[in-house]
Amino acid sequence: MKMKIERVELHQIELPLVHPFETSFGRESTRTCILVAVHAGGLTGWGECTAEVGPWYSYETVETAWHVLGDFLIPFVLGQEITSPADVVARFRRVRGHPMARAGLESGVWDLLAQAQGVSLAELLGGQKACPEHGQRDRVKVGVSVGIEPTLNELLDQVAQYVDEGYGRVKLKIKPGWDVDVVRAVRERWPDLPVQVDANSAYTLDDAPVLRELDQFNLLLIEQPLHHDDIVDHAKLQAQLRTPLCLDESIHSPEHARWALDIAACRVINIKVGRVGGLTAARQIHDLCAERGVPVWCGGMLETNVGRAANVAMATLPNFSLPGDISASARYYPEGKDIAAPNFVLNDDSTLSVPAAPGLGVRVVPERLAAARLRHLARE
Ligand code: SMG
Ligand code: MG
Repeated sequence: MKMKIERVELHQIELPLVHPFETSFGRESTRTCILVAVHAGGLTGWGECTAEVGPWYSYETVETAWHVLGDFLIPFVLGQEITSPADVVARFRRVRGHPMARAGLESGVWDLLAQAQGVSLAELLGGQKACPEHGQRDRVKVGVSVGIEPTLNELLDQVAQYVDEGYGRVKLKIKPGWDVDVVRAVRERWPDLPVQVDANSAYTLDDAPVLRELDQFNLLLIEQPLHHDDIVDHAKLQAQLRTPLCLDESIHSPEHARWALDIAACRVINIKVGRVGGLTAARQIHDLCAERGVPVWCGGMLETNVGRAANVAMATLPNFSLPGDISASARYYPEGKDIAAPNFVLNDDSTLSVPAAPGLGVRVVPERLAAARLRHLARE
């Protein structure tokens, strides 16, 4: 089916977080992102660009993504006839870097095409029905990512709250000085809880002795301990650890994933649609890891229900075998604030249900979008 892209809108929005989120690079109490609306044939596809206000997690920011989308990516697709997301990926090939900007528009096109074909995004991706050994994936396994807290007691209270809510896997953010003792305290209180840690690049190879101490806690994985663009030092570190290393920040594309696996820099990959440039690239990384026997899981960027719905759809692919950082909507935003509905609710088996409706399966609520919006651009 051919669709002509008639109009593309950018909405920069800001939402309050229910609880501040702190990582090794800073503390946030609100989240700003760009939502991309792609209009064609009477339908609107939605994508979320996960670039943040500052260049902390990634070099991309809301400003750079606004510029790259408005001045390059949108003009490349406006007025064009497309039949598949591959047409959009091909038009973006000239652009170096800026994966989050590309992913915002590309994932909107996936939603648009799924709606046009009357299938869910999970189905269009080939996920939901592709899992013979687990049956059809109408639920995906999820966990919760717990930020750094002012005190250990506050951290333990947070973890206790999430465990009580039914999260079956917890990720702890770590940094030098907030690592071994914190993990030990969580392990002592919850001996059997699946736990993993994420350093967001806060260590160097000189810290290998501290990271080796984490081997005693039976962690699922240690995520991105070293430099945000490194694979070489991670390979050296992995050789010294029993615990699997998982790369997040260092994997920007399917090529980066292959390079990392070729040199044994990690044993697990965190796939984020934004960081790798879209759902097409995310699926390629998934497929590569499946061929190599490397498990993957879906990372999170505190998405609204638009990005969360795309993450849930992607996590139906069969090699997403570890729980994702795709928590219930209520973990992120106050009731009635998220710009899309319905909310994702945690099932009692620590899963989220996969929407069956065409496309993302969530609707953007115009009043909520208007209330959260800081800036708007329309191109036709
Ligand atoms: O969406 O639940 C979520 C957050 C998951 O910890 C999370 N993301 O490095 O994996 C990561 C961080 C990056 C987000 S910092 C805003
Ligand atoms: Mg991470």
